[in-house]
Amino acid sequence: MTTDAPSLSPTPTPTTATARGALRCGDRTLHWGARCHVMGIVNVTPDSFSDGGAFFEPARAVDHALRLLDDGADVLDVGGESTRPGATPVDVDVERRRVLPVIEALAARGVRNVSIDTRRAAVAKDALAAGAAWINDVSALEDDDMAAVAARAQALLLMHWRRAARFDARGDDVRYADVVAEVGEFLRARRDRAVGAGVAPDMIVVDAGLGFGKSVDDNLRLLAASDALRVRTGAAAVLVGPSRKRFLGAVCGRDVPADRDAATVGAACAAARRGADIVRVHDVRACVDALRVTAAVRA
Ligand code: PMM
Repeated sequence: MTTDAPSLSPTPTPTTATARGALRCGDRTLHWGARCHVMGIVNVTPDSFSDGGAFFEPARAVDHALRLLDDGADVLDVGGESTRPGATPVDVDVERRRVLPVIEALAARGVRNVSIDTRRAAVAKDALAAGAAWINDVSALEDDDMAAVAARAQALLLMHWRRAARFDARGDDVRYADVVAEVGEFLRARRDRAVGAGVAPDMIVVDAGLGFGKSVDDNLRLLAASDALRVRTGAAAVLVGPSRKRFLGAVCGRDVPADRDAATVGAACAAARRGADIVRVHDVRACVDALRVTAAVRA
Protein backbone atom coordinates (compact mmCIF):
# COMPACT_ATOMS: atom_id res chain seq x y z
CA MET A 1 0.00 0.00 0.00
CA THR A 2 1.31 3.43 -0.83
CA THR A 3 0.49 6.64 0.87
CA ASP A 4 1.07 10.26 -0.03
CA ALA A 5 1.07 11.28 3.63
CA PRO A 6 4.25 13.17 4.53
CA SER A 7 6.65 11.19 6.66
CA LEU A 8 7.30 12.99 9.93
CA SER A 9 10.07 11.86 12.21
CA PRO A 10 8.30 11.35 15.57
CA THR A 11 11.19 12.91 17.43
CA PRO A 12 12.93 15.64 15.44
CA THR A 13 16.63 14.96 15.77
CA PRO A 14 18.66 17.88 17.07
CA THR A 15 21.51 19.01 14.91
CA THR A 16 24.64 20.69 16.12
CA ALA A 17 24.00 23.36 13.50
CA THR A 18 20.88 24.54 15.35
CA ALA A 19 21.43 23.52 18.97
CA ARG A 20 22.71 26.32 21.27
CA GLY A 21 23.51 24.03 24.14
CA ALA A 22 22.10 21.10 26.04
CA LEU A 23 20.94 20.22 29.52
CA ARG A 24 20.39 16.87 31.15
CA CYS A 25 17.17 15.99 32.90
CA GLY A 26 17.56 12.54 34.43
CA ASP A 27 18.31 10.19 31.54
CA ARG A 28 17.23 12.71 28.87
CA THR A 29 19.20 15.46 27.20
CA LEU A 30 17.38 18.56 26.01
CA HIS A 31 19.04 20.38 23.12
CA TRP A 32 18.30 24.09 23.17
CA GLY A 33 17.48 25.59 19.81
CA ALA A 34 16.82 22.22 18.18
CA ARG A 35 13.13 22.12 19.09
CA CYS A 36 10.67 23.30 21.71
CA HIS A 37 10.45 20.73 24.52
CA VAL A 38 7.37 19.84 26.56
CA MET A 39 7.06 19.80 30.35
CA GLY A 40 3.98 17.95 31.61
CA ILE A 41 2.23 19.25 34.73
CA VAL A 42 1.62 16.87 37.65
CA ASN A 43 -0.22 18.79 40.36
CA VAL A 44 -0.45 16.79 43.59
CA THR A 45 -2.79 19.36 45.09
CA PRO A 46 -6.44 19.57 46.11
CA ASP A 47 -6.81 23.13 44.82
CA SER A 48 -4.86 23.95 41.63
CA PHE A 49 -6.84 26.23 39.31
CA SER A 50 -7.57 23.76 36.50
CA ASP A 51 -7.00 20.24 37.84
CA GLY A 52 -7.04 20.63 41.63
CA GLY A 53 -7.91 17.31 43.29
CA ALA A 54 -7.74 15.25 40.10
CA PHE A 55 -4.32 13.76 40.94
CA PHE A 56 -4.17 14.35 44.70
CA GLU A 57 -3.84 10.64 45.51
CA PRO A 58 -0.19 9.59 44.94
CA ALA A 59 -1.18 6.55 42.84
CA ARG A 60 -3.32 8.71 40.55
CA ALA A 61 -0.54 11.29 40.25
CA VAL A 62 1.93 8.56 39.27
CA ASP A 63 -0.49 7.10 36.68
CA HIS A 64 -1.03 10.58 35.31
CA ALA A 65 2.73 11.23 35.15
CA LEU A 66 3.34 7.96 33.28
CA ARG A 67 0.57 8.86 30.83
CA LEU A 68 2.18 12.25 30.19
CA LEU A 69 5.48 10.48 29.45
CA ASP A 70 3.67 8.16 27.01
CA ASP A 71 2.18 11.27 25.43
CA GLY A 72 5.68 12.59 24.77
CA ALA A 73 6.58 14.79 27.73
CA ASP A 74 10.30 15.51 27.97
CA VAL A 75 10.08 16.54 31.63
CA LEU A 76 7.47 16.05 34.37
CA ASP A 77 6.86 18.96 36.77
CA VAL A 78 5.62 17.68 40.14
CA GLY A 79 4.12 20.29 42.49
CA GLY A 80 2.41 20.14 45.88
CA GLU A 81 1.35 23.74 46.41
CA SER A 82 -1.22 25.66 44.39
CA THR A 83 -0.20 29.17 43.35
CA ARG A 84 -3.65 30.24 42.16
CA PRO A 85 -4.85 33.64 43.44
CA GLY A 86 -6.13 33.32 46.99
CA ALA A 87 -4.69 29.84 47.60
CA THR A 88 -3.46 29.16 51.11
CA PRO A 89 0.29 28.47 51.31
CA VAL A 90 0.81 24.93 52.54
CA ASP A 91 2.97 23.88 55.45
CA VAL A 92 6.39 22.59 54.37
CA ASP A 93 5.70 19.11 55.80
CA VAL A 94 2.37 18.92 54.00
CA GLU A 95 4.11 19.85 50.75
CA ARG A 96 6.75 17.16 51.37
CA ARG A 97 4.09 14.51 52.08
CA ARG A 98 2.36 15.36 48.80
CA VAL A 99 5.30 15.34 46.40
CA LEU A 100 7.88 12.92 47.81
CA PRO A 101 5.85 9.69 47.45
CA VAL A 102 5.14 10.58 43.82
CA ILE A 103 8.78 11.39 43.01
CA GLU A 104 9.94 8.23 44.84
CA ALA A 105 7.43 6.05 42.98
CA LEU A 106 8.52 7.50 39.64
CA ALA A 107 12.20 6.97 40.51
CA ALA A 108 11.41 3.36 41.45
CA ARG A 109 10.11 2.95 37.89
CA GLY A 110 13.30 4.49 36.50
CA VAL A 111 11.67 7.86 35.78
CA ARG A 112 14.07 10.65 36.73
CA ASN A 113 13.30 13.34 34.17
CA VAL A 114 11.38 15.09 36.92
CA SER A 115 11.28 18.69 38.07
CA ILE A 116 10.09 19.73 41.55
CA ASP A 117 7.82 22.79 41.51
CA THR A 118 8.48 24.45 44.86
CA ARG A 119 9.45 27.75 46.48
CA ARG A 120 11.12 25.99 49.39
CA ALA A 121 14.74 24.86 49.55
CA ALA A 122 13.92 22.14 52.11
CA VAL A 123 11.34 20.57 49.78
CA ALA A 124 13.66 20.92 46.77
CA LYS A 125 16.50 19.23 48.66
CA ASP A 126 14.36 16.24 49.65
CA ALA A 127 12.88 16.01 46.15
CA LEU A 128 16.38 15.84 44.63
CA ALA A 129 17.30 13.10 47.10
CA ALA A 130 14.10 11.25 46.13
CA GLY A 131 15.01 11.31 42.43
CA ALA A 132 14.07 14.69 40.94
CA ALA A 133 16.58 16.30 38.55
CA TRP A 134 15.44 19.91 38.20
CA ILE A 135 14.10 22.61 40.51
CA ASN A 136 11.26 24.86 39.31
CA ASP A 137 11.26 27.79 41.75
CA VAL A 138 8.26 30.02 41.01
CA SER A 139 9.52 32.56 43.56
CA ALA A 140 12.98 32.80 41.92
CA LEU A 141 15.11 32.47 45.06
CA GLU A 142 12.85 34.02 47.73
CA ASP A 143 14.23 31.21 49.92
CA ASP A 144 17.84 32.16 50.64
CA ASP A 145 18.91 28.52 50.77
CA MET A 146 17.53 27.63 47.33
CA ALA A 147 20.62 28.50 45.26
CA ALA A 148 22.86 26.31 47.41
CA VAL A 149 20.45 23.40 47.00
CA ALA A 150 20.15 24.10 43.26
CA ALA A 151 23.89 23.79 42.77
CA ARG A 152 23.27 20.04 43.25
CA ALA A 153 20.43 19.86 40.69
CA GLN A 154 20.72 19.53 36.91
CA ALA A 155 18.74 22.72 36.29
CA LEU A 156 17.23 25.66 38.14
CA LEU A 157 14.12 27.30 36.69
CA LEU A 158 13.56 30.86 37.84
CA MET A 159 10.08 32.33 37.35
CA HIS A 160 9.09 35.99 37.50
CA TRP A 161 6.44 36.63 40.15
CA ARG A 162 6.82 40.13 41.49
CA ARG A 163 4.52 39.55 44.43
CA ALA A 164 6.14 36.25 45.38
CA ALA A 165 6.90 37.53 48.84
CA ARG A 166 3.17 38.17 49.33
CA PHE A 167 1.89 34.80 48.34
CA ASP A 168 -1.80 35.59 48.08
CA ALA A 169 -1.43 38.77 46.09
CA ARG A 170 -1.24 37.49 42.53
CA GLY A 171 -3.62 39.65 40.56
CA ASP A 172 -3.83 41.94 37.60
CA ASP A 173 -3.14 45.06 39.62
CA VAL A 174 0.58 45.30 38.78
CA ARG A 175 1.23 47.77 35.95
CA TYR A 176 4.28 47.60 33.73
CA ALA A 177 5.55 50.40 31.48
CA ASP A 178 7.60 47.87 29.48
CA VAL A 179 6.77 44.38 30.66
CA VAL A 180 9.50 42.58 28.69
CA ALA A 181 12.19 44.96 29.96
CA GLU A 182 11.01 44.81 33.59
CA VAL A 183 10.56 41.04 33.68
CA GLY A 184 13.91 40.66 31.92
CA GLU A 185 15.62 42.90 34.48
CA PHE A 186 14.13 40.95 37.41
CA LEU A 187 15.12 37.58 35.93
CA ARG A 188 18.61 38.82 35.06
CA ALA A 189 19.12 39.88 38.70
CA ARG A 190 17.86 36.53 40.02
CA ARG A 191 19.96 34.63 37.49
CA ASP A 192 23.04 36.62 38.55
CA ARG A 193 22.25 35.90 42.22
CA ALA A 194 22.06 32.17 41.46
CA VAL A 195 25.36 32.25 39.55
CA GLY A 196 26.95 34.19 42.43
CA ALA A 197 25.81 31.40 44.77
CA GLY A 198 27.50 28.73 42.67
CA VAL A 199 24.81 27.64 40.19
CA ALA A 200 26.36 26.97 36.76
CA PRO A 201 25.10 29.53 34.19
CA ASP A 202 24.30 26.83 31.63
CA MET A 203 21.78 25.19 33.97
CA ILE A 204 19.62 28.27 34.50
CA VAL A 205 16.28 28.48 32.72
CA VAL A 206 14.07 31.56 33.03
CA ASP A 207 10.29 31.91 32.81
CA ALA A 208 8.29 35.16 32.53
CA GLY A 209 5.55 33.80 34.82
CA LEU A 210 2.54 34.07 32.52
CA GLY A 211 -0.60 34.79 34.52
CA PHE A 212 1.25 35.83 37.66
CA GLY A 213 0.15 39.45 38.21
CA LYS A 214 0.05 40.35 34.51
CA SER A 215 -2.64 41.77 32.25
CA VAL A 216 -3.87 39.95 29.13
CA ASP A 217 -1.72 42.24 27.00
CA ASP A 218 1.35 41.72 29.23
CA ASN A 219 0.97 37.95 28.91
CA LEU A 220 0.64 38.10 25.12
CA ARG A 221 3.73 40.31 24.85
CA LEU A 222 5.73 37.97 27.07
CA LEU A 223 4.55 34.93 25.12
CA ALA A 224 6.22 36.44 22.05
CA ALA A 225 9.41 37.46 23.87
CA SER A 226 11.35 34.26 24.59
CA ASP A 227 14.26 35.18 22.31
CA ALA A 228 14.42 38.66 23.85
CA LEU A 229 14.26 37.29 27.41
CA ARG A 230 17.02 34.80 26.78
CA VAL A 231 19.30 37.58 25.51
CA ARG A 232 18.32 40.04 28.27
CA THR A 233 18.75 37.54 31.11
CA GLY A 234 21.74 35.53 29.92
CA ALA A 235 19.81 32.34 30.69
CA ALA A 236 20.57 29.08 28.90
CA ALA A 237 16.93 28.57 27.96
CA VAL A 238 13.43 30.02 28.29
CA LEU A 239 10.30 28.24 29.51
CA VAL A 240 6.73 29.47 28.95
CA GLY A 241 3.73 28.39 31.01
CA PRO A 242 0.52 29.49 29.27
CA SER A 243 -1.45 26.32 30.00
CA ARG A 244 -5.20 26.91 30.55
CA LYS A 245 -4.51 30.35 32.00
CA ARG A 246 -7.08 33.10 32.26
CA PHE A 247 -5.51 35.35 29.60
CA LEU A 248 -6.13 32.59 27.04
CA GLY A 249 -9.73 32.40 28.24
CA ALA A 250 -9.99 36.15 27.69
CA VAL A 251 -8.72 35.85 24.10
CA CYS A 252 -11.01 32.91 23.25
CA GLY A 253 -14.03 33.60 25.45
CA ARG A 254 -13.52 30.39 27.47
CA ASP A 255 -14.45 30.75 31.14
CA VAL A 256 -13.65 27.19 32.19
CA PRO A 257 -9.89 26.40 32.47
CA ALA A 258 -10.30 22.81 31.19
CA ASP A 259 -11.82 24.24 27.97
CA ARG A 260 -8.59 26.09 27.19
CA ASP A 261 -6.43 23.23 25.86
CA ALA A 262 -6.83 24.22 22.20
CA ALA A 263 -5.94 27.80 23.16
CA THR A 264 -2.90 26.43 25.00
CA VAL A 265 -1.76 24.57 21.89
CA GLY A 266 -2.00 27.81 19.89
CA ALA A 267 0.01 29.65 22.53
CA ALA A 268 2.66 26.91 22.64
CA CYS A 269 3.16 26.95 18.86
CA ALA A 270 3.34 30.75 18.79
CA ALA A 271 5.86 30.71 21.63
CA ALA A 272 7.95 28.01 19.93
CA ARG A 273 8.14 30.20 16.82
CA ARG A 274 9.42 33.05 19.00
CA GLY A 275 12.19 31.03 20.61
CA ALA A 276 10.64 29.23 23.60
CA ASP A 277 12.73 26.21 24.58
CA ILE A 278 10.15 24.51 26.83
CA VAL A 279 6.39 24.82 27.21
CA ARG A 280 4.80 23.74 30.50
CA VAL A 281 1.36 22.23 29.77
CA HIS A 282 -1.42 20.05 31.13
CA ASP A 283 -2.41 18.44 27.79
CA VAL A 284 0.92 17.06 26.63
CA ARG A 285 -0.26 14.89 23.74
CA ALA A 286 -1.89 17.71 21.76
CA CYS A 287 1.05 20.02 22.34
CA VAL A 288 3.68 17.47 21.31
CA ASP A 289 1.89 16.82 18.00
CA ALA A 290 1.31 20.50 17.32
CA LEU A 291 4.93 21.40 18.07
CA ARG A 292 6.18 18.62 15.79
CA VAL A 293 4.13 19.99 12.93
CA THR A 294 5.20 23.56 13.73
CA ALA A 295 8.85 22.43 13.65
CA ALA A 296 8.35 20.40 10.48
CA VAL A 297 6.85 23.29 8.49
CA ARG A 298 9.67 25.12 6.83
CA ALA A 299 8.99 28.61 5.54
N1 PMM B 1 2.35 28.14 36.56
C1 PMM B 1 1.76 27.50 37.59
C2 PMM B 1 2.52 26.74 38.50
N2 PMM B 1 3.87 26.62 38.34
N3 PMM B 1 5.82 27.10 37.12
C3 PMM B 1 6.42 27.72 36.09
N4 PMM B 1 7.77 27.62 35.94
N5 PMM B 1 5.72 28.49 35.21
C4 PMM B 1 4.37 28.66 35.30
O1 PMM B 1 3.79 29.39 34.47
C5 PMM B 1 3.70 28.02 36.39
C6 PMM B 1 4.47 27.24 37.29
C7 PMM B 1 0.27 27.65 37.74
O2 PMM B 1 -0.40 26.53 38.16
P1 PMM B 1 -0.62 25.15 37.31
O3 PMM B 1 0.38 24.18 37.87
O4 PMM B 1 -2.01 24.70 37.59
O5 PMM B 1 -0.37 25.45 35.87
